[in-house]
Amino acid sequence: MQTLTLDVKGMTCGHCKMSVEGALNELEGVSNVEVDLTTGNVTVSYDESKVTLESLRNAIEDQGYDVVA
Ligand code: 9UX
Repeated sequence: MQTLTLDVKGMTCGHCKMSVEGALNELEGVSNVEVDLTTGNVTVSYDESKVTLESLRNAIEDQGYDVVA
């Protein structure tokens, strides 16, 4: 299990939070997602044999937000 924190730009409201959490939770292998709207931090716990960093980035970007790091 791997846990990392991504810096995401553009999330400002509770719907943004739910969109990002929902998109990440849909990925097979993601076990926990926490979005902190005040910092833009998205902390994701996942099985690295099933999920790549690229797929996490893509899922967030598909919702319309920018992943900075
Ligand atoms: Mo409302 Mo959050 O437009 O983008 S869903 S601020």
